[in-house]
Amino acid sequence: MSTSRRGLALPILLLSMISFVYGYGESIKATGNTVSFQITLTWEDSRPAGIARKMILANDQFPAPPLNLKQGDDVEFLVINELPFSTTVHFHGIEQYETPWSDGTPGLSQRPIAPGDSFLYKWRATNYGSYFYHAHKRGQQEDGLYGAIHILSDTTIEKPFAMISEDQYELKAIEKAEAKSSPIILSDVRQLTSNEVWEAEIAMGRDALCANALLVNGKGSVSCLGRQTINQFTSVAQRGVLGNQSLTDIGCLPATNTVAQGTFSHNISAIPPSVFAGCTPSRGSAEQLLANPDGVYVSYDLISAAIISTITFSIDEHPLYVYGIDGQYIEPILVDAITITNGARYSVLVKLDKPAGDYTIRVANTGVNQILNGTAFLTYHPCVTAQEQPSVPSIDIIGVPTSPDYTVLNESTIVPYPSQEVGHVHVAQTQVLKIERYHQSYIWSLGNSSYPLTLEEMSPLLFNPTTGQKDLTISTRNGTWVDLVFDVTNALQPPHPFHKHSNKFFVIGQGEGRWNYSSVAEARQYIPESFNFQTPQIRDTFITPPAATGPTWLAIRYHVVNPGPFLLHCHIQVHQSGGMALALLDGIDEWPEVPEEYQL
Ligand SMILES: *[C@@H]1O[C@H](CO)[C@@H](O)[C@H](O)[C@H]1NC(C)=O
Ligand SMILES: *[C@@H]1O[C@H](CO)[C@@H](O)[C@H](O)[C@H]1NC(C)=O
Ligand SMILES: *[C@@H]1O[C@H](CO)[C@@H](O)[C@H](O)[C@H]1NC(C)=O
Ligand SMILES: *[C@@H]1O[C@H](CO)[C@@H](O)[C@H](O)[C@H]1NC(C)=O
Ligand SMILES: *[C@@H]1O[C@H](CO)[C@@H](O)[C@H](O)[C@H]1NC(C)=O
Ligand SMILES: *[C@@H]1O[C@H](CO)[C@@H](O)[C@H](O)[C@H]1NC(C)=O
Ligand SMILES: *[C@@H]1O[C@H](CO)[C@@H](O)[C@H](O)[C@H]1NC(C)=O
Ligand SMILES: [Cu+2]
Repeated sequence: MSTSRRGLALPILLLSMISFVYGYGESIKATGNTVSFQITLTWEDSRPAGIARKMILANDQFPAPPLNLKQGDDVEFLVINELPFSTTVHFHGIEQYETPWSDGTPGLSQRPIAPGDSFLYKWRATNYGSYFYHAHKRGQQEDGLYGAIHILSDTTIEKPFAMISEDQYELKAIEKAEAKSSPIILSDVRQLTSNEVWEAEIAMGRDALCANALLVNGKGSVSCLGRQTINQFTSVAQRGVLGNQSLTDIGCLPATNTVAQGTFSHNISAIPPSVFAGCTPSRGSAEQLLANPDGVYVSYDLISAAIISTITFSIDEHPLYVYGIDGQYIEPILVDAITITNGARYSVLVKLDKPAGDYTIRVANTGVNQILNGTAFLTYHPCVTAQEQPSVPSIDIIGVPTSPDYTVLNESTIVPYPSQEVGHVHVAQTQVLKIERYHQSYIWSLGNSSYPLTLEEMSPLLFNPTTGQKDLTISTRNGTWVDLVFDVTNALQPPHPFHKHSNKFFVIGQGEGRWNYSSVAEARQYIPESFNFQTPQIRDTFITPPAATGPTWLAIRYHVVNPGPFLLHCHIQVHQSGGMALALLDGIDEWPEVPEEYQL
């Protein structure tokens, strides 16, 4: 089915290769509909996972309220800042076609919104699918400012559902489910606020690489697993890092571990409780998703707003049809669990074909940094007497399948729908970006330098591009193709989930070992098996391969179509705060005039 469809599309694709631009603004007509949305931000005493701490609430809610749109809608998103500190809001994955002033990046597209001020973001929903909005000032995302965005696809967009079923009744049920898709926001939370974490990093000279609880739609608990369980589930990879140490009582690699932290100067006595160790159990509520008993299928947008954890997700006894990633449709794949890195979104269909009852939703951190798990429930037919038996798990508390019959989504098998060939474009420039620690265990490089947090307070580059520092910016010309190669220079780095603001990119290659080529074209001659130009994934967030035993690299390719300054950064919060970021000054030859209302 898919092969013949692609076969038909191929000649057209080749003909239009030079001028074809992947789905940015123009191709979808405006609906003429303007959606106004308003959030008022306050800093409140809260109890996420039962932890008493301050959180950012949006209209008194955590997570922030969802924004539902139709492709082509215009959005007017008003942020009223009643916080005691300045902030911005970024729309993750939204390309901001011709509206770079609404991207929400301090130091690039706007000045931070001061306490008592407001800011009106205006943009068009040019793409369809699952996105989210979140704070983009310092580490504030981890203080709770994140909310889902769902954009219903235009009628001209071809859907991949015929690859799941050819039955008309089932197809109708699937499309109905998709139209009502609801968000499942997966995240993590700490006892400390983001500012306390940043101050602790400076005082202790350590990368704060653990959290205190996983949350599903903002709900969860802190469970202290106990020494025996922690030791039992300590993985081979963790043992390799630990040597003769053990994970702490919060399941974390200890602060004294020089394999995980490097041999930089540090001060162990400056480490606050709960950051690496010191487990305090607390109970919050558990998310309970009620499925409509009349629905044959339900659709969820799994959104990782986690700041540090890599979350594997599964629902007991319910396989997941993954049909969209980072908004983009894919050829559907049936799996039992999905590993979701920071900032990524996976849209899934779940068939409701089991007896009435509660089915446990399991989330587990699968990073080497920590053992951390959480629980929620999928409940259907709630009026009928619930089943007595506990549901059967397909993953354990570290996200490993409980039997070989269960599968975790394999990223290498993903094919976008429709896919696009990008092997023959003319690449105007290739940037190789070194990723390593930069003189401190919590400071990181991207390229030749490290992007300091203080740049957030500087005059935004959109208004004055010439002030951009050489090693912290990459300038591109509009209409050109650009290759970025992330060069993870040494072993024992976690996968870095890179997020590019504005339009999506193609994931064209990855591999182990040091990148040692002047271009992708050259590398292709030596290691063709490391590339996929035929069906590359189309993403806005993608990880570098884990550097367990040595260096690794990731190559992405994108078309510069939307002039403006856009950030490229790791979406692990402590890495971003630690400088793993760069400004792409895209289409600098064609920057638009900034409208009067956005002038400084
Ligand atoms: C184990 O730890 C001790 C100190 O706690 C240290 O002296 C020793 O070198 C370590 N052994 C290995 C194999 O790392
Ligand atoms: C280490 O941290 C402790 C506790 O914050 C502090 O009293 C001490 O001065 C610090 N030591 C150094 C060398 O900075
Ligand atoms: C983590 O898993 C353990 C073992 O299944 C369970 O007892 C505990 O409740 C889970 N923790 C959370 C926060 O759900
Ligand atoms: C993932 O899929 C690729 C391509 O089909 C395959 O080579 C690889 O072995 C798979 N990985 C796992 C862990 O199954
Ligand atoms: C890093 O330095 C090299 C050598 O000077 C230069 O070619 C490259 O453009 C720089 N990279 C960035 C991102 O500034
Ligand atoms: C930027 O380039 C794209 C692709 O070539 C083109 O469609 C767009 O009109 C250009 N934008 C400007 C402002 O020139
Ligand atoms: C770089 O790659 C070439 C070609 O594969 C190889 O001959 C050479 O040894 C490599 N150099 C280094 C420093 O790895
Ligand atoms: Cu990172």
